[in-house]
Amino acid sequence: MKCKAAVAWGPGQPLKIEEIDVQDPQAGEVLVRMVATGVCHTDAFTLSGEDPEGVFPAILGHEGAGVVEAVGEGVTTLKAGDHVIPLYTAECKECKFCLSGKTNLCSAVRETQGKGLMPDGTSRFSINGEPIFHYMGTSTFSEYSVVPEIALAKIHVDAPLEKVCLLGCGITTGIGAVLNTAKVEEGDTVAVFGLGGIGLSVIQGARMAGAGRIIAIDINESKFEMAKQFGATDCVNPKSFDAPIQQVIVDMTDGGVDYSFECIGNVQIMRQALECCHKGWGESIVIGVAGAGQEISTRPFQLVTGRVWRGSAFGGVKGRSQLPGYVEDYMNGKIEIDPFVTHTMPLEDINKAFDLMHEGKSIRTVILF
Ligand code: NAD
Ligand code: AHE
Ligand code: ZN
Repeated sequence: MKCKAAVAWGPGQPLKIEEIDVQDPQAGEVLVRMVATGVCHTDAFTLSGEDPEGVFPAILGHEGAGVVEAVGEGVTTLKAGDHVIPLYTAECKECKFCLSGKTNLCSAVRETQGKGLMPDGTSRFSINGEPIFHYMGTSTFSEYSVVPEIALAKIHVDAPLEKVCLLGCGITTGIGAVLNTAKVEEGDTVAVFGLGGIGLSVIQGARMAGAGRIIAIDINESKFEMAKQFGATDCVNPKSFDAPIQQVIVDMTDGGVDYSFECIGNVQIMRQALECCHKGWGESIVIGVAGAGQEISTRPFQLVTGRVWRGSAFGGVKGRSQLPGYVEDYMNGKIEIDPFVTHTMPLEDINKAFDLMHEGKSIRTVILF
């Protein structure tokens, strides 16, 4: 079939709307009609050329929601008409990772996914016979995408897809990092670096966990109002202080926070986030994604004296087992999504969504197909 998609032809170039060919879903694959997709900073990161796994030309996008149009041979858990969220972290329920009980990182399709290909090593997208790469196994910047069955969460049919698409990455990542990775408890003190879709979702998760003090940190003070709405008790602009921000936070919190979260993708700030943690027990969770060749560093003494550095991917959430519950938590009012949608626009305008993100004017733009 033919459809419209936003194609990333090369690093640093604007996306171009193209008519593409989409091949039928093969064995174990599903054709999804996309209804809505968010634009996450990771899409911009890959488009910038900084992603070691970035391949071009590709169809980016990984925060979508849609409807099953057709299924390939052997697909048993989904049928046409089902409502789904594509998962960049699949869940096969059979691999060593899925069976470990220790992680949400499934290995079943990850290798080919990282190369921009379907599990059989080929692409379902092309233009004039030339293949276009998939992205994160999801490629949601297309009217139709082909996704492995094990990389689709079947969700409640009444959930508004133009909202719950944000559970495909940003909101789930932030809330999950607090509840699953850090396991924040009532009364804990939390610092959140970066107040985009991820950082604000961390704040939402921290409030759900009953955190006592939630310190929100950003150099763009226009983010502070929403941070407070989600539960931040203090908002701090590092530029307003002469002292390093980790020292400022240590001084504000009688020795440091119980948990900090880096939601920017800046390795210097990852260090600050670790070093603002309390001696003996403070834990810092890296969520931000940093470019090729970048490394984190700190004095080992920071770890010797009890601080812990962890990372979190998709909030530690197992997509097929747990994401439908997140959708229901939105429907029953336990999770807020609506305020995150600061802009909506058609696919034709998708480059504006990237501009708004880079200008710090949006939290999430949702593309409506
Ligand atoms: P965003 O662009 O919406 O937000 C980033 C925020 O960081 C902005 O508010 C910006 O003003 C702030 N910021 C930038 N530089 C800063 C600095 N020096 N000090 C303080 N604040 C600063 O991005 P997002 O969509 O929220 O994504 C955040 C990060 O999380 C990105 O690196 C993204 O790739 C990553 N991410 C990771 C996962 C995961 O599973 N680990 C999932 C989604 C996104
Ligand atoms: N491809 C990059 C890493 C990108 C990355 O870390 N991705 C996050 C999700 S970001 C979503 O917005 C993630 O889940 N990683 C785990 C995984 O399996 O990809 C690189 O450095 O190569
Ligand atoms: Zn994302």
